[in-house]
Amino acid sequence: GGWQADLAQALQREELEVHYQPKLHACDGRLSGVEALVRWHHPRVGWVPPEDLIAFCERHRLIVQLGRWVVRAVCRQLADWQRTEGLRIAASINLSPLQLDSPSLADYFDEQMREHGLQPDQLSFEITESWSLAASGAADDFFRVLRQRGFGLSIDDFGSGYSSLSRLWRVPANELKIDAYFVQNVAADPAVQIVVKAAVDLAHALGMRLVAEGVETQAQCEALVRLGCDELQGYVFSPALPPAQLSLWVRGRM
Ligand code: G
Ligand code: G
Ligand code: MN
Ligand code: NA
Repeated sequence: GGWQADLAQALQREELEVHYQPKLHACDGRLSGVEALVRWHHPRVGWVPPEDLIAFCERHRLIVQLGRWVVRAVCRQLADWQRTEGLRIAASINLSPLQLDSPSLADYFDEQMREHGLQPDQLSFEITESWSLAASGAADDFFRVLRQRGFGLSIDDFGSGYSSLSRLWRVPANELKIDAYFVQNVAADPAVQIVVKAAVDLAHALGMRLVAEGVETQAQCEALVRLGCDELQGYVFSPALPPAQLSLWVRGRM
């Protein structure tokens, strides 16, 4: 504790950072994109646990402001990688359901993309399974607008909540991220392999890519590739990195 009282001011002064975790194509290990993850180094407390930071923002109505700042910071970074390093990178950004209280959110995304000279296929948004599947008409409209404007939409933490398969096909997502729980157990547990294979088939039947996150070992990689996962993300490749380290990592693999 001790950082909460300083957050509003830190947001205003743009003292937060965004780190980027690589996501790879399973077939050849090429970079498919990066997940943007917010980080805050408090001058006295040190690194603030991201879950606590997000939960605090949600409780104290700071999440709309944080969310807008993250989008702007990510757009600025993508433009910078493109302009100064010739790297065209796609990023995904996590969204909280409470950000929907802000009616002009999709317009803000458009505006930021235009301002930074980016194409909408360079940005996608991750929504959690429980949110996407319990969603309201307003959320459905928002998801549709995002896709119509060319942004990606990803269902995060799939398999961790109470999902209704009868609703899944209505969410216009192009990506399904299976929860790290399955990934952790996929190498050793045949029942988990059956579930992962079913998730792959479901994703593909609905026209989505299946991404496995939280991949930590080579044995998990091999099992996931064999089961048909399209993309992989996890500590076995890299944790989330500050921007300069991310571009070094990308160059090191080119
Ligand atoms: O890297 P990890 O510890 O960063 O993330 C912790 C949690 O915080 C995850 O559930 C992740 O989705 C969430 N998170 C990280 N960055 C953001 C963000 O910019 N916005 C929202 N809404 N959630 C985020
Ligand atoms: O909720 P969401 O899936 O957005 O959160 C992603 C979280 O998982 C972040 O906190 C991120 O730092 C973390 N993460 C990323 N790769 C790994 C990994 O290989 N193992 C573990 N345990 N966590 C990971
Ligand atoms: Mn995520
Ligand atoms: Na996730």
